[in-house]
Amino acid sequence: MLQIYGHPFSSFTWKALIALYERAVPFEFMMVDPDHPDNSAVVARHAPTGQFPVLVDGARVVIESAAIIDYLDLHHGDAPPMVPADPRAAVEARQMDGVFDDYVMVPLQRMVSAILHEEAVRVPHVEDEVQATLNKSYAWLERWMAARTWAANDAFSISDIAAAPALFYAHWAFPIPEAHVALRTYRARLLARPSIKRVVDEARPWRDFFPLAARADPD
Ligand SMILES: N[C@@H](CCC(=O)N[C@@H](CS)C(=O)NCC(=O)O)C(=O)O
Repeated sequence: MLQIYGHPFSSFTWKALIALYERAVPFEFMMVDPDHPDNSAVVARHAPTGQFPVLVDGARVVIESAAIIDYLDLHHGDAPPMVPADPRAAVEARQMDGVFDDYVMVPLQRMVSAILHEEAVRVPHVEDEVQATLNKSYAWLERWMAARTWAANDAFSISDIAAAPALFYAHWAFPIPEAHVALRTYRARLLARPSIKRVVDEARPWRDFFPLAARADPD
């Protein structure tokens, strides 16, 4: 059976899980944590810097959340693909997957990584820099989402899969301003979707792991 290596609290693992749930694909979850060193070893062997998720499908291994979503579309499940079949529509879907990963999730990860360092070696001003980046991203996304239901084209896609963990976690520590009504409404729409509600609920036992100051209710 298909295996996914990851952690229920990991944002990029959520991307793979949401695609699996959207497309009703059966799989075995392989927990990556200190209690499962064999699973961590698999991830260390297959990912360049030991990052997850990692998908193992028999002899086939796929790394990178977006590539895993592509792979699932091609080989597993019979629901509509998460990357639109029309390559012209796929351009916008991949664009927004990149926007949420690179300009929301990655800056937040930078903050998480700074916090996890000892106080003495923390990079100064990281929080201000991350806040400044997110302010720009939130403002851009507010304009982008003003007349949209989903982040790309007219249907739920890989873009919304990327948006879910990015906006869920970023808002927790760096709240989306109340004036950004379209973005906040979109975030609420994402959290109401069953596949996303499921990953949020499955991650609840690990909420104390969130290392940043919680400044907003995550849901
Ligand atoms: N570009 C990768 C990012 C994966 C990533 O950053 N994963 C995090 C978990 S959310 C991770 O593995 N962190 C542990 C580490 O970096 O050692 C993807 O899309 O899958």
